[in-house]
Amino acid sequence: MANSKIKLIQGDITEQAVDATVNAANTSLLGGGGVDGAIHRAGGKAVLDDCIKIRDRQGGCKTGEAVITTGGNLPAKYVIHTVGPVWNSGSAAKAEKQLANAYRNSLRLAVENNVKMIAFPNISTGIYHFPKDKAAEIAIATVKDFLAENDSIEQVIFVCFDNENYGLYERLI
Ligand code: AR6
Repeated sequence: MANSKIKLIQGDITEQAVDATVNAANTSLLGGGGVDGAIHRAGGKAVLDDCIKIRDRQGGCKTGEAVITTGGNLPAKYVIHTVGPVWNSGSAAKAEKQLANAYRNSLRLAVENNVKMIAFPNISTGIYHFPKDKAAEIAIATVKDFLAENDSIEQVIFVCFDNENYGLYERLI
């Protein structure tokens, strides 16, 4: 059941027409490189303006937590910005928990906002250097567990950018 709601594609997450696109942001919420840079470039000023408002209100976003903004010029209605852990910044067990929290809290926020289709990038596996195999296992297990307990989300799309992640997800899903 949960598995049939999971889709895997290789490509650019900014091109996905979904209700919500998840961004692998940083705690400042002010943009950066990687997928964060791509989402802010494609989403435009409206996305950044919402991020600045959230930052002014609550001082950014902690690791493992998530916030929601408009999708701006993206084909997605919303962007859910979450912050994955930086690998090697503390204990591995803590980072693994934080990565699972990033997926879980993004999904919770999606449900609260009536999101039916959500696209995830491979959080923390770029600039933050989380090992890709471990990250893929955590992402898939966390999403499956969530879908098993909550039936309001209809589709979760894992958007892999690089070949290595795509191959890992293909094997695990
Ligand atoms: N579509 C889908 N996936 C992408 C795209 C894209 N357009 N571009 C890159 N990826 P990263 P992190 C993949 O580094 O490791 C930023 O500066 C990429 O191949 O974007 O969580 C933030 O501001 C990789 O698999 O995010 C933070 O400071 C995955 O997205 C920091 O990077 C995540 O790589 C966050 O680092």
